[in-house]
Amino acid sequence: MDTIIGALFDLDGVLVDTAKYHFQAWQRLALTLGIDFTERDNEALKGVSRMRSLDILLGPGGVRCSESEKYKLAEMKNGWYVESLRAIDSGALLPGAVEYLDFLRIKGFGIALGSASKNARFILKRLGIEDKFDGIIDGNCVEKVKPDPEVFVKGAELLSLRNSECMVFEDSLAGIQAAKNCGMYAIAVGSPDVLSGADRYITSLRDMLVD
Ligand code: B16
Ligand code: MG
Repeated sequence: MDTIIGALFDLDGVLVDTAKYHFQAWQRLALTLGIDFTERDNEALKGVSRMRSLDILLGPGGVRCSESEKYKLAEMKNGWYVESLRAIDSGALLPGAVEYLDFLRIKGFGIALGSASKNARFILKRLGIEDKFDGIIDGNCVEKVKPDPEVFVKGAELLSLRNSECMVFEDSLAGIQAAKNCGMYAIAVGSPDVLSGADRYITSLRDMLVD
């Protein structure tokens, strides 16, 4: 087994919690379409791309929309979401995030972001942690969505590392599957009941600092 010298981080749910802003924006959209959408329904959207999230919200037999109408709806949701992101700052970082990134830097690890979000760079700027990454792979850089491993494979390439030299931090099942689909060590931020198949489980990045 290769020594792990690279770390790939999902963003939402691992470094920052913007899920409530995604929820508020999706709920607002649902309301305008007359769809009932609860916080529980929102769980299925975590880690999922914007357009796929919209398909889930519209439902299999739900509102019928053309592709261009769907695009407009997704744009509308994103506008509300981005508006609420303007209020976030470093206070929105999850426990241990900055400390662990700094720890890895001191240890000489390669560090990259592997997020489905097209707003990742904007969020990193708002949090003031953009300079802590050697590379950023986000929703603008990939064609395939998790569980396809593209986002993490590209992250490893950016760090000039083999997949087996990288560990992935993820809070979604699709993300864990993506990491395992390309032979990476997967660390789940969450519970084994929801995130099966990971190599290790933590409750937050703070757990990584007490080993
Ligand atoms: P955007 P992650 C994901 O971020 C979110 O978890 C998911 O809820 C969202 O739909 C997706 O990004 C796309 O985000 O609309 O900003 O492009 O967990 O992969 O960091
Ligand atoms: Mg996530």
